[in-house]
Amino acid sequence: MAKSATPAPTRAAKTRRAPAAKPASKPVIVESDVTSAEDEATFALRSLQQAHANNKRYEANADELLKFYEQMVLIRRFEEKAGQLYGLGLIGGFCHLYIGQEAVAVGLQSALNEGHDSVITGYRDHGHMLAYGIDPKVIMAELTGRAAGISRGKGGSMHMFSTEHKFYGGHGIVGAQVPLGTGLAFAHKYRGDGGVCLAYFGDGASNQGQVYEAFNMASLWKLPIIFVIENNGYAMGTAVKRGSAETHFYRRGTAFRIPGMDVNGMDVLEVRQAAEVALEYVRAGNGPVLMELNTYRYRGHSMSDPAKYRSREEVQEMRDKHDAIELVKQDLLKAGVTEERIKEIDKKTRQIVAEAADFAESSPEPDMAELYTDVLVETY
Ligand SMILES: Cc1ncc(C[n+]2csc(CCOP(=O)(O)OP(=O)(O)O)c2C)c(N)n1
Repeated sequence: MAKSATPAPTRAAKTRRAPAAKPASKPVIVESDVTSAEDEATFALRSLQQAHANNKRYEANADELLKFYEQMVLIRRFEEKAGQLYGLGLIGGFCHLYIGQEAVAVGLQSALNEGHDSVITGYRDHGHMLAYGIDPKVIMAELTGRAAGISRGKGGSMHMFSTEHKFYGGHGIVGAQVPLGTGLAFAHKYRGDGGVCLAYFGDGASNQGQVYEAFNMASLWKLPIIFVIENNGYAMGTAVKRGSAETHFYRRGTAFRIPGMDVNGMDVLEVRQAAEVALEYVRAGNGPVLMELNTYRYRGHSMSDPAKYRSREEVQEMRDKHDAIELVKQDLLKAGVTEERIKEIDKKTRQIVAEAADFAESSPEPDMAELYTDVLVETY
């Protein structure tokens, strides 16, 4: 056997005493480092988390709970169908499914003013559109590249857009939506329309430089924006701990005086309650909030990822013990909603998704002439 290159420590070395610790020198405090008590009191960095910890779950009535359930089931069934159509070769290009994360988009966007507050996200975008009331048919038709798709069949899964719904994409460049969202928030403030922007991004994206440039400007100008980090545990195949020095993402705004909130993204009622706290703060003109939504994606990063970097048991445990839809179902039953009513919703949802898929398969592809429209050429 080859000898170890490192010699074994000698007896003398083993018994050698550690040098006596030097007396600690007095820390030199520069005047500007000192935070005054007044500053500390007015700085709301921790106050929102405190408000959230004091009252975690939204008190939804049965109708609201049903709506949450309906939307979350719609997203799940829609995504499952998209996965099937992809497998059949009917969807081309990239396709990132949102299965497992439904409570995030539904809980947050249910607190927004649909069509007034703006929403922007990355490429895992179908769920956010459904949560904003956009017709499943036009989303599915975009996935299959048909003219009736929301981006006329020319954007596909990652590039969907609807100014009418104030949904601003759908972005394939990781993190790019963060400065763009900051721009949307600037527009809300500039126009004085009272709107707020919700900018979603992932745990991986949150290590991008442009994110912090955006944080700085948003805080400096007190822009009405909520930065939402969807921490689903992985950036492609990289687990959070392997890629991030600070894994408490809600603390990432501290250097820019942006208050953070640490939220269970698998509980739609907790998400909704946290949204209430954040929105009240932002709408009052205090500037941005950073929310970390702890969630999990059940499928691979995209349809082409077999997800070999994690065990089946890990995924199964999340599905069995933390599934957001199951949790809402329990809440519904506790609220006195019957199993039959829940089954009716499930049936109706399957029908909506089947109709969307039929539409997406049978409607025509864009005309060849469309290749030259909506394309940036010449000068603008
Ligand atoms: C600027 C840039 N770098 C790299 C990529 C490749 N890429 C696509 S998704 C991804 C991981 C992002 O993970 P995360 O932000 O955690 O979001 P998630 O996919 O988990 O929703 C990477 C590196 C890209 N699209 N853009």
